[in-house]
Amino acid sequence: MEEKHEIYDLEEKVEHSYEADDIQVLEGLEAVRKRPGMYIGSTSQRGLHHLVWEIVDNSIDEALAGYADEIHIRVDKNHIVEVEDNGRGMPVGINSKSGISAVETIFTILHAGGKFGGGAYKVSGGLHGVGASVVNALSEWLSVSVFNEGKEYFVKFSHGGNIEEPLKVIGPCDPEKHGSLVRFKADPEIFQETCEYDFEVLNKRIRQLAFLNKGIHLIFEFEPEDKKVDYLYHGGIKEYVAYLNKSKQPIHEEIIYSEGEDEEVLCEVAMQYNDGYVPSIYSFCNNINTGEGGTHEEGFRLALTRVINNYAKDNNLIKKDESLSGDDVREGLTAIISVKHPDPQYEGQTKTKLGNSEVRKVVSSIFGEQLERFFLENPNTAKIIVDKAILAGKARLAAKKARELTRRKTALEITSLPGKLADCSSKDASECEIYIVEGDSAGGSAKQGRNSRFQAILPLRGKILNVEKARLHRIFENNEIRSMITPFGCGIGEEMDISKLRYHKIMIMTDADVDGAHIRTLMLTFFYRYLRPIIEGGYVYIAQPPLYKLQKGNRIEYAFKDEEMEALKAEMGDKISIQRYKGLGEMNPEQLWETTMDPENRTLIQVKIEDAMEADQIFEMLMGDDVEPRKNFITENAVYVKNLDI
Ligand code: TSJ
Repeated sequence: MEEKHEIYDLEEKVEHSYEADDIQVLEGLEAVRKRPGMYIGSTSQRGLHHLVWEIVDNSIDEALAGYADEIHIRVDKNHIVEVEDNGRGMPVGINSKSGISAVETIFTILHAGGKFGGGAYKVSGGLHGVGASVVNALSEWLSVSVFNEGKEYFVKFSHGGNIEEPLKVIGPCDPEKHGSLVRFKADPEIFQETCEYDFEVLNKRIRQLAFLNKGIHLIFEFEPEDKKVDYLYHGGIKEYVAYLNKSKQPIHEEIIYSEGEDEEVLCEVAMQYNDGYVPSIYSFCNNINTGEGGTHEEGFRLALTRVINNYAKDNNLIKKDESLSGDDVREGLTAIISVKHPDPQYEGQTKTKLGNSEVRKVVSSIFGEQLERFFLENPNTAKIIVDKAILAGKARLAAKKARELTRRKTALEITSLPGKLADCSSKDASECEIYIVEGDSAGGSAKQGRNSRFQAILPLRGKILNVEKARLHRIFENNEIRSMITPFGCGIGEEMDISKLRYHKIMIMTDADVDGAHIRTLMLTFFYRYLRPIIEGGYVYIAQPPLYKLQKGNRIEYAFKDEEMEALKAEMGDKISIQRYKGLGEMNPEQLWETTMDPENRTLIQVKIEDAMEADQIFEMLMGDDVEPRKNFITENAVYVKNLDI
């Protein structure tokens, strides 16, 4: 303060000397006009509103310094904005070195705005605070009136900061009146999108500023819509919490409030629990919402958890070895944490995370001590709060258990085997086989025909999936597919343990038609994606049911390929009957055993990793959005499908 008095001697009026300084000034403001986005974020309506906040913040500073308690904000029909406070009035003295008045400096020197802020906690020059000169630079015109010691001073700038009317006394005023008044009209050349202000946007922030700065009377007039509102909250953030809990059901009457100052940091916390479950905790530094939290919020959380746990233990509400988690103590909590810091450091993606490390313990100790005292003085409320946290803890534990149960189910760790599995009696995995059979009827034949000592049958009902529509991730959601995992016994994905595999032969047995090929592709894809070690280990096979049955008298032969059938037909001569199997279901249990399942007779195709890889690609193609390649695949591979020739 003393320093400023030295520079701005109000009595010593020096002649204005623009010229050299002038050029510099205009170059500075010209930079703002060239790249407005750099200074106010954008030239959209959001940027336009920014101008208002740049000015209002200065009046808030004056109020926080203790010299003003009333701020008028007015938007008129011609989009002219007017901000007036009842503070000391901007300094009008001439700087002896530059020869320019302080008020002119504020509006013409880039970044000078913040330096002229009043109190210890300047909200201007904070996160976005670029100063009044930026507003001047982006205005068609801007005027300033200062009321002090019975005089009204006036200065006007136009078109990006050119002095139109130099600072002068334009008349007397009420000797009791003091303060600053700024009027400006945003430049439509800059704000090409719109120069119209939005009542709701301005109103919301003005109300928030009133909540965050107790005792400041904010009067907002919005002439385009004939609206006038005014806000004055003596309780500040206490009333903010009440407002936020308005449509909720608080579980205790009094709003807990704490306030203090340490290491030049002003700290305020207000909180109240409601009967809901989600926390609504908002933090601010210098009136800026720190959406990403930061050290003030950390300090608050630490103290809240510590104090509630200590109180609960001291009063035997929980056991000594139990503790309530941070989540437990925040359930249904509405809280505002507001700090004012002389030199805030913002971090994070959106620069809305307070970084100053000393703030953590300042908030934690100020709030912690006062919350502790509140609990001692209000044991009934303390009990209500601790009980809620205990309940939250119990619910969380129950939810966790339920989640684990369902998670285990979806992670396919269920221990009970699916009902339709006909398991084998042997427990020696190296000799055990599992047949995954398409369709219930084929499943029935396989169950009857098998050797139940080492052969297990798992029928898959119908089409496993509507393959035309299913996407890869949906394989996992499919019950039929999932029902394979439990019998396998080895888990899935990252949790897979191949040594626990219960069958060393996994047989895919599907019909020799397009559907069968689809299902096979699907299963191989699933194995490839989620159970790759069973393929790499050579445990997966394709069962080869015959395509034809040739009979002449008592002689029965099976053919697995067309060529085989032709050869047999030639060899067996006339009067033979040839049956073409359309599906596994057409075979009786004995035939299925003989041709496809009997280790002595059957032909197996071991699936190699490349096969599965190919299946994966085929699958992607079949499931993809491109209709053309799918069509082509089906026509081109008609033979492949028919012959089961993988
Ligand atoms: F920044 C601004 F120009 F945009 C602006 C500043 C706009 C408005 C509407 C108000 C203000 C403002 C500035 N209100 N009050 C003040 N106070 C001072 O600039 C001030 C006055 C006296 C002293 C002193 O030490 O005597 C110091 C300051 C910073």
